[in-house]
This record gives sequence, structure tokens and C-alpha cells, in this order.
Amino acid sequence: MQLDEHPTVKKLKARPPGEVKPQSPVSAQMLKEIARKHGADDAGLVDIGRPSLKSEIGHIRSVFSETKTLLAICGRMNREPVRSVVRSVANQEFHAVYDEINDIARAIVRELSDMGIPACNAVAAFPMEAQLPGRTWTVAHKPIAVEAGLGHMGLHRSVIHPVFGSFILLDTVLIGVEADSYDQPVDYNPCLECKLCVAACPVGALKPNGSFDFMSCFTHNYREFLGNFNDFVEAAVVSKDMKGFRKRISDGETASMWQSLSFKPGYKAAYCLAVCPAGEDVINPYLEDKAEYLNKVVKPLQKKEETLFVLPGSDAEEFARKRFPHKEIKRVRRHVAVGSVKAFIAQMPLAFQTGRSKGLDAVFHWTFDGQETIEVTVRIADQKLQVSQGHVGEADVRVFADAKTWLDIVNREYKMINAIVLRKIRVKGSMTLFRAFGRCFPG
Ligand code: B12
Ligand code: SF4
Repeated sequence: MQLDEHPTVKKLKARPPGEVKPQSPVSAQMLKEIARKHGADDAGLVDIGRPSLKSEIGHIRSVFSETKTLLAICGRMNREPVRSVVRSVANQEFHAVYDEINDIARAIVRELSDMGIPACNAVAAFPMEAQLPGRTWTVAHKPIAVEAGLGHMGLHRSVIHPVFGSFILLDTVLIGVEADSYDQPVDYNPCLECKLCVAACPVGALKPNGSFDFMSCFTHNYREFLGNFNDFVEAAVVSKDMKGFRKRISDGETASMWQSLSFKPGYKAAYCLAVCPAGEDVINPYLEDKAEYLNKVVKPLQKKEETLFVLPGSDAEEFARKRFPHKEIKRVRRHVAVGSVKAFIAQMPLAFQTGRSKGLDAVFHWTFDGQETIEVTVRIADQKLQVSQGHVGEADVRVFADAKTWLDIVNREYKMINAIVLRKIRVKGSMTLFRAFGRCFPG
């Protein structure tokens, strides 16, 4: 049979043209109405060509290559559960809203597809492309939501909605046609710069100057997620017997891990969102009585007796001991194996500990050879890290390393001292500076 004679093709040809191919551009108002009808609490549209999203296009198109328009949506979380000292209550709220916005995005895609508009929903939270190391997510919702006018990133680095404040979660629908108009960022930042998020974070991951210590947040808040689960596995593997295992992981931690694996993982904190007073719907109690707000919302989380997970010798460890002496501190290991020198270099800014680098002002020239040939310059000064390709400027310390040996050391499968004795790592310059460099990347 000729394809034109097939019943499916004949039926399609009998339809009016508008039903087969949607008009382009599509109405922006209609797209946002569909989003609201399916339950989105707010929605905004961005064109894929927005200059600020240039670095994201590849990631977005890896999910849906036809993407021309981004429909950013948000779902509101209930405030009091997110603020509860009982974190299972907060976690239930996070997971429920993640499920909700994933469902809303699916429903939008279904309706658009039925209209002949190609669309694909991204993932709100987990599951992601969780194969560490590397970027575990594809579509980054925060920069898209900002461009779509859903809010701005606050000091705590989450997006604050002008009305709902920090109590929102985000998702994005990727649409294969252009819209007839697009949104712009909100013309002010709802963040009040009150720094309550800084005061509440139990591991000091948020800094008053707006910088964010990814590794400290990841090590504590994400103790039962992703790479940190490897620590649990390793404890089980290396322990001789149950007594040995219990020395490493308490029965309470095992129970908590069971709970996370069975009923969706539990965040250990998320206090930065909980205490944020920004947003028209949220701000009133804070405006009325700041001291009372502090007593009711911030102090209970600060006073909470709980275990804080930190890397040995990290900024978080020092911070937590000083600031929250009543909280138990547990030293844990970093357990995401680094697969290449390239990945090691890319992760440096995430692992860098500003506090550990205090007083250090030095330039390091690294030369890797063997399975990877890479030259890189690392400058640490004024508690800031700068990584540049090649050898730039005058070096205080020059390090020559066999790439595989270096990775084995980073992954704790080989000892630095052995590598130095066997000249697989050679350090020219001050060993004191070299050791100071190491202290900036603990764990
Ligand atoms: C990676 C990620 C994280 C990382 C890094 C956080 C961060 N600031 O980006 C970690 C694991 C620490 C994290 C923690 C949390 N997250 Co998160 N996270 C994401 C994710 C997957 C991507 C974030 C992103 O776009 N970053 C890019 C840029 C714009 O962010 P940035 O802050 O400028 O820069 C950071 C990243 O680039 C990161 N980074 C750079 N390279 C790499 C490489 C790797 C391998 C990793 C892991 C990170 C990383 O480090 C930078 C410094 O922090 C999104 C979901 C998504 N698909 O978009 C959710 C998302 C940002 N997270 C969210 C939430 C709610 C949280 C938590 C509150 C979770 C919780 N319940 O405890 C905490 C808050 C911590 C904080 N104050 O930021 C929400 C925020 C909602 C909102 N209102 O904005 C999002 C949007 C999920 C969602 N669907 O709603 N998260
Ligand atoms: S708690 Fe205060 S400083 Fe932190 S994000 Fe909210 S408004 Fe900004």
C-alpha cells in the first residue's frame, strides 16, 4: 500500500490545516493560562535566545532539541511545615511540591501536545542524571525562572518570588514553538539582605558576602543523597564486623538512611529557605516584630540538637564548633571519586574553603602528565581562588604530577608521601605553601 493510502494518513489529511500544524508564534497569554489551569502558582516565558542563558542552551537542547520557548513555572510550599523543627515534616513538604510541579509540567505538556504544540517537561528535582562527578542536572531552573520574571536569587542563592518569597520550587517546560511575547526579570530583588539565612545555616555554608560554600552544604544537608551514600557503603565494606560498622555509622544513622532510601531522601537542613522573611505574603510578621520573628522562626532551628556532618578540617567544622557547640559534630569523608584531572580542576571552586585559605597568597603552577597532559595555574589570595589554563605569571610553587597518581591520591587510594618519595609527584618551591594549598581542599 502507498503511504498516502494508509488510513492514518488519509484521516490526517482530512483535518483542517490549523489542527495539524499549530500557528506560530503561539499566544503567550494562552500558554500561561494553561500553566495556571493545571496548578502552577506562577508562570513566565523566556525565549531560548536570551543572552544570559547562552551557556544553558546545550543542556536544554540535550533534553529537547526543538526548544524555542521556555515556560518557567513555580509551585508554592506551605511555610509552617518548611519551618518545623521536625524535619520529616519539612521534607514531606519539599517532596510533595516536587511531585506536584512535576505532575503540573506533565499535564501542560499533554495539553500542548494535544494541540499539536511540541513540548517536553524537564525534571523538577530528583531523579536527575545522577552519575557523579559532573553536572547531575540538565535544565537549570533558577536562571530561567529569573529571566521569566518569577523572582531573583537571594543571598541564600535560591529564587525568591516577589509574593510567595522563598517558599517556591521550580520547573521548566520546554516548548518547540515561539511565543508572541516574552517576560522580563522583576525590576527589584525581593531579598531584604537581612542575613537570617546566614544566621540559620548550621554549617556556615552561606556567607554574609553572598558567597556559597557548596561542599559544606552538600556534606551536611545531602548526607543521605548522591555521593555521600558512598560513605555509608564504604563503611559497610571496610568494617570487619558489626561492632566495627557501628563505630563508623551509628544505629540511628542506619535507620535514617533506611528511611531516606525507602521514603525519599531527607534533607538535613534547608534552614536557609525556612527562615527567609522575604516576599509580600511572608514579610508581615517580620515587619511587625523582628525580635519575635527571630524567637519563633530562627532560634528553634538554631537551638535544635542534631548531628552536623562535616569534612575534617573544613570551614564548616570550625564554624559549627564555635557557633553551635550544643550540636553534635560528626566528621565524614568526601566520597565522590574523581575520574580525571580535568574533573578535579573543574571541581576546585566547589571544594575550596575560603576560611582555610586565610593568609595564603601564592601562585601554583601544576603540570600533569601521563594519561592526561594538562598545565594549570591556581592563584589563592585574599581568600579567593582563581584557576587559569596554562602557566600564568610567576609561580611560588611548581608541582609536577603523574595524572593517575594524583587521582589515586585525591581518591585516597595512594599516599602522598609515597608518591613524593617515588618522585611521581615533584614539588619545586615551599613545601609549607604546598601543604597550605592542601588545607584549602579538605576531605
Ligand atoms: C545543583 C543544585 C543544588 C546544589 C548547589 C546549589 C546551588 N546554589 O546551585 C546543592 C546540592 C548544594 C543544592 C542545595 C539546595 N537546593 Co538545589 N538544586 C540544584 C539544581 C539541580 C541546579 C542548581 C543550579 O542551577 N545551579 C546553577 C547556578 C545558577 O546556581 P548558582 O547558585 O549560581 O551556582 C552553584 C552551582 O552552579 C553549583 N555548581 C557548579 N558546578 C557544579 C557541579 C556539580 C556537580 C554540582 C553538584 C554543583 C555545581 O555550585 C555553585 C555554587 O553554589 C536545581 C534543580 C535544577 N535542575 O535547576 C536545584 C534547586 C536550585 N535547588 C533547590 C532547593 C530548594 C535546594 C535546597 C533548599 C534543598 C533543601 N531542601 O535543602 C538547598 C539550598 C542550598 C542553597 N542555599 O543553595 C530549588 C530552589 C528553588 C528556588 N526557590 O530557587 C531548585 C531550583 C530545585 C527546584 N526544582 O525547585 N542544590
Ligand atoms: S533570609 Fe534575608 S538575606 Fe537571606 S535570602 Fe531571605 S531575605 Fe535575603
